[in-house]
Amino acid sequence: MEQKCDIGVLGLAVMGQNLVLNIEQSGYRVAGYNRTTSVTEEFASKRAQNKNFYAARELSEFVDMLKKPRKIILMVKAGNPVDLVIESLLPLLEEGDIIIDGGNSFFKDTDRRYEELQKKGIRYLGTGISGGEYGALHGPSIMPGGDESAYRETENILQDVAAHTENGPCVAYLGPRSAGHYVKMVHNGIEYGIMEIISEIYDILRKVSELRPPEMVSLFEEWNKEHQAYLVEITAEILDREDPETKSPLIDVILDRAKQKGTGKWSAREGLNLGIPVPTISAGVKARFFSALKDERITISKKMGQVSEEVREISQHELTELLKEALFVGIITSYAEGLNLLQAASDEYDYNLDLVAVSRIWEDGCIIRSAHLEKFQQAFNQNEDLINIIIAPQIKKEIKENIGGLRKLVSLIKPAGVPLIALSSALDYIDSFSAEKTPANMIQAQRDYFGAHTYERVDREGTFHTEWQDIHNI
Ligand code: NBP
Repeated sequence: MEQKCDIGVLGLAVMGQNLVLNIEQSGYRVAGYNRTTSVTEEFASKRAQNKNFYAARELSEFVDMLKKPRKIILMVKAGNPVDLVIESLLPLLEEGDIIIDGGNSFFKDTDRRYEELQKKGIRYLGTGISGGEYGALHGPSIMPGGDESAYRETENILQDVAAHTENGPCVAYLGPRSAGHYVKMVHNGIEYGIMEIISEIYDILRKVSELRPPEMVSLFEEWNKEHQAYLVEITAEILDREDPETKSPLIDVILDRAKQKGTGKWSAREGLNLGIPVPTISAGVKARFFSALKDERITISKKMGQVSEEVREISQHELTELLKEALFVGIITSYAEGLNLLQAASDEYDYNLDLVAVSRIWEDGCIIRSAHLEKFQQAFNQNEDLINIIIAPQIKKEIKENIGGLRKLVSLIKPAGVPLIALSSALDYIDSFSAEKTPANMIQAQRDYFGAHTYERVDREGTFHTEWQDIHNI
């Protein structure tokens, strides 16, 4: 081979193939390797034919094709395959070479791999890539973290490949070790929250308004003028799609059993670990758990019957207005929870995250892109100590304008027996943070009563205990 390749992609499934084509399209020579050679052969002879793509059949051949220091993007299944691939690459690499893990690796695995590779002189970048198949091909949002010198040496390629907005390419160095994969995990958590909020609104439209999917399309299109959100946009398209076999709306023939790969659950778990409430994100995860228990739901629904009451009469026009406002608060709350979790994680793990940069690189290319991201950048730019975006002046104003709609919607719909796990969680999020007084004084009293755990007082410093019962006389 006369000229070596600028970069190599290891793993040529959906994401790897599209990323190869995107990198090549950006003017780079790309090498590719896949464990199953037939996949490589097919890709090389079809989609990558006549491109600056060089297919390797052996791992050593792949490594040998690359300019030094070598830059290798792993696009293999997250988990053990990443460890196996690194193990087989290590004897072939030299000090200073760069491995970029572009999959959805769990951030603690990234920390471990970063440390192990650092000892061997290999530079590691744990890099979240969002945007699915389309994003990988046309410009994803890229969230790298880890070895900063490795980032600087790959920055040009990543910038050329990423989505672009007026504010620049949707990629930025986010911080040390697992910062990139952590941000990607939270991105996916926010995605879970927004998806569930939208799904519950769809559920109300079909069960309470009794609209058919095509009748909902214009509503989501109209609402999306404000959000410019990818997830709302695709919802309108989904509702409009007909099943070619049955000629009924495709959404009506899709089984209500949602799958998940783990990133939402990790985000919810991280909320618990760090003591940061993420109820809307957690609701997104819980709703998928309920959905997965389809057999149980069928049995219980048959035994319980319809546990609902008449919904108060409301015009479709009035309900539409409430749904619009509820959608707004639900979406903003999902972002607020995720960004708040990132703030806490930045302190806990010393990531030193710049939330202006995070909001900027989510502006395009990724699944949670929307017009709101620009407002978040302004909010963090105006006040770098902002404790939560819900109190940034512009966002606070918008929440106040819309929260009444969410509140009315929840109280109106609850009698119908329609689960509103995420919508009611979003409302609780705003209400709990806006409550100067919570009933936790009762919790403290109970804890002190049964366990002598002590409590603090409102009128003076210190810890106190009350002898609630005279145990000697019991
Ligand atoms: P998959 O996650 O489906 O993984 C398939 C790839 O992993 C194939 O190339 C497969 O090779 C390879 N692989 C496996 Br499985 N075990 C291996 C091993 N032991 N050694 C070497 N290679 C191995 O692919 P994907 O959907 O393209 O996603 C790639 C990464 O990007 C994942 O981490 C995913 O979570 C993440 N991601 C995916 C999306 C999406 O929309 N799909 C979006 C964002 C991020 P084989 O052909 O030999 O089996």
